[in-house]
Amino acid sequence: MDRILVTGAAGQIGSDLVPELRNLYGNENVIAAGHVTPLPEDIRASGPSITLDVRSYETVDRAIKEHGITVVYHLSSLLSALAEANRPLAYAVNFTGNFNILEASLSNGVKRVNLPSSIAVFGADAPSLDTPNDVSLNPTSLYGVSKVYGETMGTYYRHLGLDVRGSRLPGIISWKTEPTAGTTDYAVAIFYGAISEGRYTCYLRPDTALPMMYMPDAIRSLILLDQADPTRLIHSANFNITAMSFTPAQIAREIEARVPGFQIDYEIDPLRQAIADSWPDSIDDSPARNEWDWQPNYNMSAMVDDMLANLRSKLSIDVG
Ligand code: VAH
Repeated sequence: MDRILVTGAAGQIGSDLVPELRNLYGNENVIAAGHVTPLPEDIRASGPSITLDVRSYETVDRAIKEHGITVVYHLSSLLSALAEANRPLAYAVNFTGNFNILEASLSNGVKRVNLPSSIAVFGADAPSLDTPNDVSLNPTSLYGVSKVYGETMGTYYRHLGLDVRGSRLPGIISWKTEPTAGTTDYAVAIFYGAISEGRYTCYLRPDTALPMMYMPDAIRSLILLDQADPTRLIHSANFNITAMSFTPAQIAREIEARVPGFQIDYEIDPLRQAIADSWPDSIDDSPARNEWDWQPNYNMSAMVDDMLANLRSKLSIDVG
């Protein structure tokens, strides 16, 4: 049975990925690793959990050796807005951390490293609609540069014999753990605002379209790519994937149809607006669909229904 290390296990994706992997591989075979944010209680209670600072090669190497790791999901990362606010920390985590994971995985014979990338790799020079998988990557955020670095290093380590895979995740919407300082976070915060206050002030312009995905699809995509037949993969650490694209105005209308009286207003954050403007409105994910059968299950309407239902019980507030 594989022994799986998940870094960033306290984060928005990690906190949903660990329980799913433990269901599939057995609790004891999935080691949840966090660093600054404490790991959620359900994760600490259900299986092995460690503190891991990916900025230190020695601690990464020791964790892989001590736990007999065969597969890694490397999720530790500063997201786009936080990376702009703290470039030294973003470099140490997003660049040095990536290197440490790849080098320690190679030197310890790890079978596969899943290294999620992001739509943040694209710059304003890429086509904004149905952005193809294979275009020039000129990101204008440090986070985006770190994801291009991750893709390029992943491809290099594949040449050294390490099986590295990754998808360019869009904005991810979930109800379990709130994201930390990303540009697409509005698409989560708007639901908390709708349920708690019946209103939300958005930091992006109403017409800012971005690719998005509901968390259950994101988790399934990560596991599907890890388990994909390697002989079918033409791409490796750089698959476009998406499920939907929408603007703040569009998601607000969907919510208002279910939460009568919900109101949105706008106070633009220039930093996150500039980042969002450099990203695609929508992307073409046909390589992922052709090479490993990617197919989303949730569209915007289904996601809104599920988000409101789960947040209502999480916040124990009944609305609508
Ligand atoms: C962010 N949620 O906003 C992340 C992600 C594509 C968006 O990279 O920074």
